[in-house]
Amino acid sequence: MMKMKKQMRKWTAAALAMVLAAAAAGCGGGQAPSQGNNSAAGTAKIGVVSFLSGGGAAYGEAIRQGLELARDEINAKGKTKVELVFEDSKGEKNEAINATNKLIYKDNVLAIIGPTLSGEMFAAGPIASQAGVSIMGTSTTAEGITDIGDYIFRNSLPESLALPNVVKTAKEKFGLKKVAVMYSNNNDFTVSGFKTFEQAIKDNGLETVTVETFADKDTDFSAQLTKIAALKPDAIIISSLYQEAALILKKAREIGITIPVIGSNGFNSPQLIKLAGSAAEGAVVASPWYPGKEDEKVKSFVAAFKAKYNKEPDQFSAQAYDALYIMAKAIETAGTTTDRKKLRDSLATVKDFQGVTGKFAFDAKRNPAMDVTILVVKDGKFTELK
Ligand code: 1QQ
Repeated sequence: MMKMKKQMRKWTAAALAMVLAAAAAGCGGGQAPSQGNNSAAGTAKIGVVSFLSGGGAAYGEAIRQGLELARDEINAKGKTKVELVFEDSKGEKNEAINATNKLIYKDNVLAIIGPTLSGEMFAAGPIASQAGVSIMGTSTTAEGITDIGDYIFRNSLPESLALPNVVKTAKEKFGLKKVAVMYSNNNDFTVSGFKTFEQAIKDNGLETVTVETFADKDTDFSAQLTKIAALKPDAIIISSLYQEAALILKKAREIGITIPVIGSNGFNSPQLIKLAGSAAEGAVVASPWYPGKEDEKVKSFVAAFKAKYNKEPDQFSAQAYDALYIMAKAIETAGTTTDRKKLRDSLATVKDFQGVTGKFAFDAKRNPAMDVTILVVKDGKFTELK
């Protein structure tokens, strides 16, 4: 209760600041200025809302690294110059809202990249949309993200494309008939993923022996897993972020569950492997990214990333890297670093973009059309499931 009150007070203050900022910019009625600010002549200022601290910070850190590498390359060689302004949302809806308001009304950014979680986008997206500021998720995969408004974009592979694919492939590969399902029930992304998995399970003629729920930040999964073990399914399908997923995997292997585990987009961080150790072996996921791809663009990205950060890029870095190039391309086509509407319209027409995650285009609803690869954790790394 106390927390809610405090958050509401903070939010009211943010709303007030927003109105004042809009008034100061000469646009009454709480309207956002339609112009972003040049940070330096000809430089586009792009805000970034990312999960940079807390339990899912490995997602946001990976995104930050991908963006910074792209920024440096774009600024070194391109006609377009970009400046990034980072805000940490801590994976919290309220923080994502505050960060988005700050970037729009204080920093006057041209557009925003982020936030990291679908739940944060459901909270912050409407603010950007109403202000006429494009906001582009690089990792938001839940159903309904771009329905928030015309200014909402994403280059992250929606779960509605990824999950049916991974379920079908796993069914064929492992001869699945019966599955158990687990998901976190207090997170927009994991709830959406559960529904998508449920449909895919049905469509593939699989039987669900049980659906077990938990909440983000839970640490004890023994009750659910003991029940699942007794029901003897052929696989466990999990919709969660990496922290909970790692603990589930560890516990499952500890109590002797050896069947395949199929995960949602939350599994795509190497942090899952770091936390779960050998218990992550055999986990199966769908991703648009695979660092071992025989592709010149992928190879030079992996090399540049390794040179800068001394490690391989993950899916989250790769999608963020592509996102900034997509943004830069749209800025160049629009011929402006300040006109938010022009930028939005230019972004919406991005087609035939070749990124490190493959061939990319926005569809009519500003969702990406892209290819999926099915990966499995083998010897501590994501490798193609063959
Ligand atoms: C979402 C996700 C998460 C795994 C991003 C980190 O896919 O929230 O949509």
